[in-house]
Amino acid sequence: MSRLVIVSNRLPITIDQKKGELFYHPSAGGLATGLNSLDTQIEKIWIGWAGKAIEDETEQAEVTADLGKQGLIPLFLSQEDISLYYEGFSNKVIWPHFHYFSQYTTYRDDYWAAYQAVNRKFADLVLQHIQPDDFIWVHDYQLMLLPAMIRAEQPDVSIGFFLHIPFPSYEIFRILPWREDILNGVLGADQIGFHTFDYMRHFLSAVYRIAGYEHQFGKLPVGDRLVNVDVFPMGIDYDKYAFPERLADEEMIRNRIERLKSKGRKLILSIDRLDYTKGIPQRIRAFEKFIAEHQQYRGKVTLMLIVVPSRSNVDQYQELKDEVDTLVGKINGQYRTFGWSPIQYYYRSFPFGELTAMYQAADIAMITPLRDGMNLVAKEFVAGKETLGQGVLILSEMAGAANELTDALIVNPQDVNDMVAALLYALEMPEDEQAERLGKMQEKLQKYTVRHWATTFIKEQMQLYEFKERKKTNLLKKEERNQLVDAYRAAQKKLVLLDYDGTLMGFQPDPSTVVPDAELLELLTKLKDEPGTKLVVISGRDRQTLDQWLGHLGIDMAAEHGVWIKRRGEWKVSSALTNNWKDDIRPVLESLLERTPGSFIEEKEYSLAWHYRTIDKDLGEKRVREFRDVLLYLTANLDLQVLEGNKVVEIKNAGVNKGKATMYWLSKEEYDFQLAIGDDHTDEDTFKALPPEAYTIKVGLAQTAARFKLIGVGNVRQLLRQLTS
Ligand code: GDG
Repeated sequence: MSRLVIVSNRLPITIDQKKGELFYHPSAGGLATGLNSLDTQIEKIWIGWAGKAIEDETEQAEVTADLGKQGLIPLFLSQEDISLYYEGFSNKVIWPHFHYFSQYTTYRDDYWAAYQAVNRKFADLVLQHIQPDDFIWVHDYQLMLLPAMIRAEQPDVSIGFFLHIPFPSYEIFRILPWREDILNGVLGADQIGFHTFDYMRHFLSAVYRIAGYEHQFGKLPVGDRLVNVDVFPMGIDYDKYAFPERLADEEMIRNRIERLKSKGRKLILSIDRLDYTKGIPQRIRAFEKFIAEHQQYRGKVTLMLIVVPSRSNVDQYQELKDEVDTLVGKINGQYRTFGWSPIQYYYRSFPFGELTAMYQAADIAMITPLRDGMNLVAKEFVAGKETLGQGVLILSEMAGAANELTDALIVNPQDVNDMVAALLYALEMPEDEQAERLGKMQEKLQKYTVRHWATTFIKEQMQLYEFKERKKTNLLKKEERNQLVDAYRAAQKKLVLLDYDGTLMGFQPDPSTVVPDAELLELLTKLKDEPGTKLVVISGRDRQTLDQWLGHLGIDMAAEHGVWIKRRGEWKVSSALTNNWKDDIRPVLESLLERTPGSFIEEKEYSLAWHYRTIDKDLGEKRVREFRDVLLYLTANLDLQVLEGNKVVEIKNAGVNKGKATMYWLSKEEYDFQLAIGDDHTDEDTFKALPPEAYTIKVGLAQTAARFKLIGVGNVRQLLRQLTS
């Protein structure tokens, strides 16, 4: 039976020690709630740090035994691990950097070493406990190397990863010296989830630019695997906040609400952990400006400022605390009157009952982080208004939640005037507008709960595992591969047509460096020596390069997409071709080049090509679009064709293509088995020229005339190896 194995930095408990005895308190965070509400059919285990440095081995054994009964498996970290991996790399590198506070990013190798080592510890513990058919779900920024570490030892196990914080734009991400390792770590997962599409888009862009993997509709071919990248916005346990009296003392909640409302003032609520990402000083300043500018509200509004202590070992958090204290002191000092303090400031956390009483009592919640992955407080406040139906949410556009809570008053947290205007608008909003806005948001939150979030993530991960995706994209399945190999073995005369770049070899920024490696040469040698096999490499490259790299194998080849044909050791031009048109076309490509530094022109005997592999893909595609019409116009009367390949545009004689080259070999001999493999547009002609029963295989996931697909070069080589073994 498969199980769900959750891995997160912290286990959902806190451990207390009183008089030598251990006490365990469950901590009901969003994640724990979501997972608890998941289908009970599947067994769940949870692996994470116990939250406390326990060094004594007997005590560790005791904790492990106690927690094991609840399906929790603790990892023990030393004080040093905690300070370098958790407070160090996690909270002084990734946290600030991913929230666009790169001025706080600390570049220290010892933090990085500890991050790697602790991720390794997690991996070892996970590997001790998992079975091959388990579903593993790794959480958050503390464990970004873990998916690849698990994958290395358990290549077929299903791994999901969810990032709870933003993924920054490539321009920010690229600054990190450890960027590539971090990406490759996460890419060990089969499914990678984010709160919003923006984070997903930033991630895919970083993956493309740094690791070179290009996605199609969120599916990333990584080596021989297909990784699913998707958006899963996290919700809340709606009923918990809508009907808190079901969980907490109802009378206490009622008393608390009455007390909060007793002064008859409008209450503006602000709740966050003490964190520079939350925009607390900016919010206080906006409130100050509001009471300075709108005297009529003095004595009539109160800002309830709840700041929950957090990460007090990190310098910036202490500085922030001082800043908040000073600001509050200054404003209260300046505006306080007899019986009114503008800001009621609490630096502590509150039990659930009191928290929900505040949600209910507040007229306005002002939640204006400078950056926030999602922000659950905003959602909880809206749910908390279920019964009363009155209240206004002012929400930062920089919070992930702003994508869903579009009926809030959305503000830019750095724009103090925008925030002041929103406060005024909120205070004066008619009740029916309040109810309408809340109603719309509540409807969404009720539907997209944390349970929905966890279920969707896991369901999608399970579907991936069931190879549904493979069926959809006609990836060559194992049985089909075996059939192909059997057919090959059974046949007498076999034609094997292989494209070179993107099929036998991966792409490089500089095409001249894609020299065949020893493994490939050995594979091709074996294949050509297989009895009854005619092996042909059919490429867009010029014949000199092909000869230099593969000539010694003595195989047949087609160069320049079939302009040149090499059979029985001799090159021939396929038909009467001209190249006097080059002088007309070259200037167009030269002006393309001038407009696009970094691209380059390749001149072959009978064709001209413009390559944009080394520049930004979007820019290259824009240029192609701009120049396509000019080229088509110029080539129309010249009996030429414009071919768009993988990051290259090629102009050559019409009527020459890989399909024609394929026909050439088909006309020379009869074959009872045909196999063709290729990765780009130009290989489509090969596929189309072959009879329908031929084995045609496209490398990559794009639309194709081929019968099957393979993800990458690795799979192609695996297939060829099977043919020759
Ligand atoms: C990270 C991301 C993302 C707060 N004060 C009290 C209290 N809380 C509870 C709230 C809420 C939770 O803490 C805070 O969650 P947030 O989402 O607002 O923020 P982070 O802690 O920064 O969480 C964030 C989240 O992960 C999930 O993916 O949304 O963007 O930064 O549930 O209710 N609970 C109690 N007393 C308090 O004083 N009992």
